[in-house]
Amino acid sequence: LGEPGVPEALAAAIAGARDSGRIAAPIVGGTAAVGTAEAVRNPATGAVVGHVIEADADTVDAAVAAARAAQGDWSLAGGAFRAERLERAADLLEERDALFLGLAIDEAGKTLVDAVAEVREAVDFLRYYAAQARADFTYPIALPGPTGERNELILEGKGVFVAISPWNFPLAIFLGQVSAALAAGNAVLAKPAEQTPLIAHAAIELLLEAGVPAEVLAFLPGRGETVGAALTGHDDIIGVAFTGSTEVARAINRSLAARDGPIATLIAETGGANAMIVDSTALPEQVARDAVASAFQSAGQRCSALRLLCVQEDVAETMIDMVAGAMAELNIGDPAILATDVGPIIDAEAQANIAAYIAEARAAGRVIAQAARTDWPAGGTFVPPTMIRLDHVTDLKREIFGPVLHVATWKGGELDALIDAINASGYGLTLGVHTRIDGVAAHVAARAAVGNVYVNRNQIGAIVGSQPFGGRGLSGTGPKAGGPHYLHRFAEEKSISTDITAAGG
Ligand code: TXE
Repeated sequence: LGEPGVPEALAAAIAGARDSGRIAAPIVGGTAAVGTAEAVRNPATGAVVGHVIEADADTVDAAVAAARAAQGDWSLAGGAFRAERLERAADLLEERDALFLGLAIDEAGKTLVDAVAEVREAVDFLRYYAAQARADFTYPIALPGPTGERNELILEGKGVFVAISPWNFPLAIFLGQVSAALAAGNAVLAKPAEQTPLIAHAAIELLLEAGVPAEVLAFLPGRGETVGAALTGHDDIIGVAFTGSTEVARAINRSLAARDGPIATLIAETGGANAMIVDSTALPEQVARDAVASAFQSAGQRCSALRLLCVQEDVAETMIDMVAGAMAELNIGDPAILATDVGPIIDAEAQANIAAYIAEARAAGRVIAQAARTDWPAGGTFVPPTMIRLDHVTDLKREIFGPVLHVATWKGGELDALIDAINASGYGLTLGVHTRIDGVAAHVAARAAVGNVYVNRNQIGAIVGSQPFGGRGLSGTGPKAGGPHYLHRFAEEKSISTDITAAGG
């Protein structure tokens, strides 16, 4: 993107790949199901970008039955066989990046920069899980034991896995969950978020084209209360990989527990109430840059996004002024334009909720800064980045999934009380710390009850393989996506012990 002319070439490729005729119909056994098509809209403009057909109960049942019948062979085929197909899908995704960039922008309201990162992450997930399948799921793992005995551990797919994903990473999280479950040898029933079925549909087509057998991968778009609930309540599934809200993770837990089927695995990645601790030695420019990027990139619609800036009292005025200054530079508007920093909120309902929250804070005299460079298209659902003052860290009661940054101050000498108060929220996703004292950073990192700590840097983002991502407590179950242990949660272990003395071995 840095080279002259490249954005124009990319913009042309994206425009050429736009395809408003796409219908995200359910796919079972490689065949598209029919039904009533509903419009999918661009959150920046309200324009129709394609259509979706919700999977009905019969389609869900047929998908589960087909998956169940085919899963054993897929698992027995081995990790290398599955890895080849996932790697081929990664190649295809790179070749067709313009289509996916266009869909991420048009359907999810991603800025071009966010869309590029999203496609990159999806490719990385495919390659990372493929490599792990090859390494851990191809040959038995040799275990120690007495002479005359061979001990081995085999990893196998568990069965039929459901993948339920959110709209905010409609490609990377969707493909990440689906490819992990497939890599480990499961059959997968994939349900994308209601708002973003088109990009998910394109991703499934890609996996099928790459040679993933049609029987082990079904695409089941639809609402959470209908399709999602039918899947998680089905007796014949063995696990659910879910990313979304804490509330829905709880509902899925209840639904799994109420079944007569086998004890199911739930791998959940949920929301956060992420704080950044800033002490009086921190560099104000760095704090402003990182806080604004962390809080407002993707319009704050990231589970990792900074929600609560905790500034040491004696530097609070300077820091807050710097952050407000950086907020004033943000361009809010059409994500299809390269200069845009902050795109739309995903839909009108979410926009109304965030706007009402800000209005309440304004009435209470707590809004201390709001971005003003707003030039958004009519028909779009936008909210300007806003900074809200809190009296206490504990006043942030829930996740506000949008461009809202809260600020609270703390007194020197009360660092441990601050960390305790942040931990007490029960969420445990990301925590940032800005300080020039290494001991303070290490102290905060050791005591923080979170999954991801970021020191003196932008506190969003997770790089597959080097920053495995995921939280604890109200933020999820672990293990971390893009980390060395993730795939193993999707697998059964079988140990085989053989007497090799009789064979003369
Ligand atoms: O979530 P929802 P959204 C979190 C983020 C925020 C949420 C936003 O913090 O809280 O995701 O995504 C389906 N049975 N993360 O609004 O509403 C629904 O159809 C079965 C965390 O999409 O929970 C959709 O497909 N399924 C994160 C999915 O659940 C149901 C990264 C999520 O919907 C259902 C990104 C039901 N009863 C976002 N009800 C991380 N920690 O990694 C709904 N669904």
